[in-house]
Amino acid sequence: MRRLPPVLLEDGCSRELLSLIRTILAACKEISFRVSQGALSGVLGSTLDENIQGETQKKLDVLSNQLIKDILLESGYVKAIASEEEDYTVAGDPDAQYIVAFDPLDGSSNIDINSLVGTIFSIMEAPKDADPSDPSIFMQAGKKQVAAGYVLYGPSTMLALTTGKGTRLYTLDKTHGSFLLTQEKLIIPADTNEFAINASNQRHWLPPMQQYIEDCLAGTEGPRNKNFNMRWIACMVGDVHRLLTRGGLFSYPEDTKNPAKPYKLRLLYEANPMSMLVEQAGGLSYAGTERIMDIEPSEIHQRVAVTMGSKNEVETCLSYHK
Ligand code: AFP
Repeated sequence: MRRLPPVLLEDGCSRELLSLIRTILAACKEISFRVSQGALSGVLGSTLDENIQGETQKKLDVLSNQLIKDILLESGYVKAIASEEEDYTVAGDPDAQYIVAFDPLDGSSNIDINSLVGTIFSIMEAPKDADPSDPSIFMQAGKKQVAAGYVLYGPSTMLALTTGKGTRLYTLDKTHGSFLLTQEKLIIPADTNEFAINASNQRHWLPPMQQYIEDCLAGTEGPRNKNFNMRWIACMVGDVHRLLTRGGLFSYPEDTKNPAKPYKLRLLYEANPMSMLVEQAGGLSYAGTERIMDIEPSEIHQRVAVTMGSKNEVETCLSYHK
């Protein structure tokens, strides 16, 4: 095990990018502490507010958002930020090089049941001379991300990070307050017999997804000729962490439950950063039949269908859609 500071093990990154990542991690350490204190820190339960997406905000959503937002805006490293919990983008330093999109606390329905939650972040270059208050600076495809990561607040607090040269895992040493490198190169196994999907939506999925899951569930008696296992944490960070660690397929597909909202997961601060981490670990990530990181966003809270994970299994799932 190697110590992370004074420099993250991220070769070839600019000093400014490393400082920006460390700034985000400073807020995540504070969130980790608050999450682990649970009821003792008085942050369980909901606020009376909703975000722009009509979701009730948990107290810990609001607190986590404030911690990350404040530290980023004070740092001088960001030209603008976009957050799940902010209705609009927030302008930062006009001379800064980077913009950050983040989900301060993913899986917030897990907060009150003492289960997994996480923070997701995506870093891109700000277009030169762009106006920091112009939301269009975030309208860049995910393949332009220069770094992406998540922090998982579980039995241990872990960081998965990529700056485009592989995906690495770090574990927070709470005795020293620093993230230590615990896995230098993550490789997602190409084959898997595990999938993660909210099966309660099955009747609302489009026919190709219904067929794919039906064939998985048929096990050795069906066309796949193997038995599958299913997992669902209801926290994308937890589900993606599992597939980065031992392989698997994670999907939140298009559904017809609410025609006004065919997708659940957000492109800028959920699907894109997770796609970069997964692809950098040898996996694949698609929205229907389109590579997620090729999608040109049209608004900051845009949602997409997501299927990601072990290469061969994602390809099999895609073959049902073609
Ligand atoms: P919240 O952060 O609003 O709780 O949403 C979590 C999430 O976006 C993602 O982390 C999960 O995979 C997914 O929603 C769970 O959705 P269901 O509640 O429909 O299973």
